[in-house]
Amino acid sequence: MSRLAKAALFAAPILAASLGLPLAARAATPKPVYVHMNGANMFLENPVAVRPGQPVVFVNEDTGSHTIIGYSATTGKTSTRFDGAVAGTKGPGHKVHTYTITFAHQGIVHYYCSVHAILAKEPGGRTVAKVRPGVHGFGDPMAGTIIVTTDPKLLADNPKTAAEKILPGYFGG
Ligand SMILES: [Cu+2]
Repeated sequence: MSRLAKAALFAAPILAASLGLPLAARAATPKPVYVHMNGANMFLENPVAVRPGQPVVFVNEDTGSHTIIGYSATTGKTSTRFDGAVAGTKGPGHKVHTYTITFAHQGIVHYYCSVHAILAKEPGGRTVAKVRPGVHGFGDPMAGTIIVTTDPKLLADNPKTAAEKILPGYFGG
């Protein structure tokens, strides 16, 4: 399991460790981290880590439309600020639509696509994303996690594809 996947599962220690740290010196406009929608009704890079203020750019390389909506696992409420939508593309060489967001504070952010997933409350009270009934083909719900952190190990653990805006092999229906 990657560091990021572990961090996403065990959020509490990271948050605790981040308390009381001085603000890291800010680099001038850090390069974005890209998350791609690639034809499989999923977010290809998941989870990803970003610094506070570093843009996360969602790139839709799919022919279909998607939404990207933040939600609280604790309350189940969706975010009014983290609330994106991206139209599909006709394929390679055509315009791709993107949605960009930044986060000011360290923590764990959950999001989902309301076209291809639903939010459901688990017996313990935690809200999770689940596959929307009737959406065909794929086992995992279309949802993801962003870790906002200054931990250099987590920041270095992003998938390689998260550094590229367009992934040539990933246009699809
Ligand atoms: Cu979707």
